[in-house]
Amino acid sequence: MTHALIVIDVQKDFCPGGALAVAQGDQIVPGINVAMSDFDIVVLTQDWHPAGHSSFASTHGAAPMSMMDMRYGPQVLWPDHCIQGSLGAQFHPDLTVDRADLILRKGHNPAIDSYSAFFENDRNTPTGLEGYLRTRGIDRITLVGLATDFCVAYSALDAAKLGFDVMVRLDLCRAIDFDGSLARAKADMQAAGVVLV
Ligand code: VGL
Ligand code: ZN
Repeated sequence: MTHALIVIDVQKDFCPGGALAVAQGDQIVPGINVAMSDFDIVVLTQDWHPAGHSSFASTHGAAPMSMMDMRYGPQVLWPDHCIQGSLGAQFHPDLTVDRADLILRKGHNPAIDSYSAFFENDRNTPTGLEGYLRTRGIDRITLVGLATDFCVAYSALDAAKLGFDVMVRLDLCRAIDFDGSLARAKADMQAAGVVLV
């Protein structure tokens, strides 16, 4: 089995002090760096939104963390975060980025958010990651990063649906946990056959 580590969105804006800070988001960085040596391939994802992105509350004059119905379904409206080229979009400075085989940017489509590393939030527009992993012979994926209940969970669910063997290292993830989202994400992942460790 060829095994890839996918490190989701370990960026400054998702760490304490960032625009969409995940509690203790920075604490997982040393463990992720250590884990990298156990994998054949390491992929880093980077949330990478244009200014005025449709997932930003400010774009709609709405309150952050309110909900909006998009053409593709309900969407949480977030504070502005991970704007292309901004400081907040940079990886956490201690993350070992040099080890990465691939850095995949997502969320660049102004009209559609992209939690998953595989598909945008319409659950239909591919990012190209599936093709990359398959052509490199990957059949097994371990996911770590931020946030457990959004980008990690959506990526894990899509990976399982695509037929990969999927594991999530919960000790190397941290959650936003908004409105029961963490419990829901864990239940959904388990139901989809994702191994949570
Ligand atoms: C994420 C909300 C908005 C994440 C990204 O990385 O989990 N969450 N954009
Ligand atoms: Zn985002």
